[in-house]
Amino acid sequence: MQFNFIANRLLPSASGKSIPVIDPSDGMEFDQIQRSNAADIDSAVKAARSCFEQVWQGLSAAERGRLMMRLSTKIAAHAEELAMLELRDCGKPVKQARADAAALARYFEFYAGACDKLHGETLPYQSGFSVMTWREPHGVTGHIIPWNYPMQIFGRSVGGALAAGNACVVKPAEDACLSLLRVAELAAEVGFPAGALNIVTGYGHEVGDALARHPGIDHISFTGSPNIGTLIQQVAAERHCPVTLELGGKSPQIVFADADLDAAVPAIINGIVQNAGQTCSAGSRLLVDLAIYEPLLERLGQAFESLRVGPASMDLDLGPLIRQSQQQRVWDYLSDAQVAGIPMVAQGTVVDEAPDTGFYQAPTLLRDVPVRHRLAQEEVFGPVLCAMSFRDEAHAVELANSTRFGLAAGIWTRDGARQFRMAKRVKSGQVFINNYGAGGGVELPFGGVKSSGYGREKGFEALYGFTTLKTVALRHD
Ligand code: TXE
Repeated sequence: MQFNFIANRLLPSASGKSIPVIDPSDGMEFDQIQRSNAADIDSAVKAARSCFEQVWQGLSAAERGRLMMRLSTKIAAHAEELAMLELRDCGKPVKQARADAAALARYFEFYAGACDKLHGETLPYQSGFSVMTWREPHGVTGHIIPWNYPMQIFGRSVGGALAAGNACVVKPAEDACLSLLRVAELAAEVGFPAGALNIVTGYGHEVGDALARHPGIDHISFTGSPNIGTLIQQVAAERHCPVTLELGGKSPQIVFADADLDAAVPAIINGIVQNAGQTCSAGSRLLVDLAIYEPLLERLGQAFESLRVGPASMDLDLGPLIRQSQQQRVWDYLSDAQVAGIPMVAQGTVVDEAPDTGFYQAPTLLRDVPVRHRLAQEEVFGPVLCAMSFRDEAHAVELANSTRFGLAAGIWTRDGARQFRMAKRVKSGQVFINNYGAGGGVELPFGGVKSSGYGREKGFEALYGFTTLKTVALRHD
């Protein structure tokens, strides 16, 4: 049984209820988390507030940085344990789980070093005045984390918020709490003061909603679905609480005839296969120059057929999806494709060792997907790649910008001028030229435009969102 982590103590929920923890690789329950409610959120917010006012804001930025560095080192020392927790909890293949644990350590390393680099400015003004800006933490920040990359999203969101001097209340997804509960314990072990980092588990409509509505929360960072993002924004607007939203995408991989296909093909596959397609920035639309449409699809089709799906511990190309409802969601999209007569080019294989009770989905390549079909417009959040062709550069831009999302885009061409033209015209928070994802570097600001959300996490930029700017004007003459 897992407990909430509030003020450096493991606590049962006020409701006395729990939620089963399911292993997506076999669909079996193997642990339980607390099913918390508004009372638990209230305790966590009070603990965070008291820590912020009595301890946390009194620490120098350098002291905060040293604590965060100690946590980074501790996470690195426990990386294998954290990776194995997430392997079981989220169905992540070994390599992915290890990469996520390493990324978490790296986030805390990066933000540890950033703590004492954040500063305001002095501004030229009328004589007789000295004017400066101070960057101050919001106070208590709320973090609603999804299940697809718990450690990475915690690192980029909570890491930035702590570095900026906030105390945090975290609500992980009900499907993926174990690694984060453990990280909170590690934080206490390295000396984080009680209340600086609190974790409350439970369902979104109960405990997530209570977090978003709590008047003691000064900023909300939410990563999840557009519908819940809208809700959070509405709730936050009632008390003018600032929010950062990251709401997924339908990101295009745009391949021109002059592209280096030896580089593009593995990146296109990884862009949709990584984490079984449950990635906000998955390259789920493939836009291909008509001149190379057929040969590229043939090449990708062969590659898709060799992809293997199985239990996370087998460390194959893909593990299971997070839960049965997510599997059903992907099935619904694929059966819609069938009804619409959208041709399937190829599919990978679910291995025989995969238990029937697990939530597996073979990676699937579809072609000629009509631009207005929901497969070309909506986030499937599974390993389904939708290919379509374009006639020329203008058509490629039109297709790239044809959804309500704008999170990431991959552009594959050797033509330097076209690289810049495309990067300017594609509406997206991130553009990757002749690569996809840039290896996920923690230094790179990340976020969306349009319905993919707003605000930036990752990189130094995140610190601006987790602080508020105070202008101080002193008249001395
Ligand atoms: O998301 P939810 P779900 C997309 C993806 C996926 C779909 C549904 O397309 O298929 O969303 O996934 C909490 N108040 N993404 O249903 O519900 C919830 O407990 C406050 C994209 O899992 O948005 C969890 O912690 N919080 C995405 C978090 O919100 C609430 C990552 C995300 O869950 C809440 C995940 C409420 N009323 C899904 N209801 C990305 N951008 O990477 C739920 N939550």
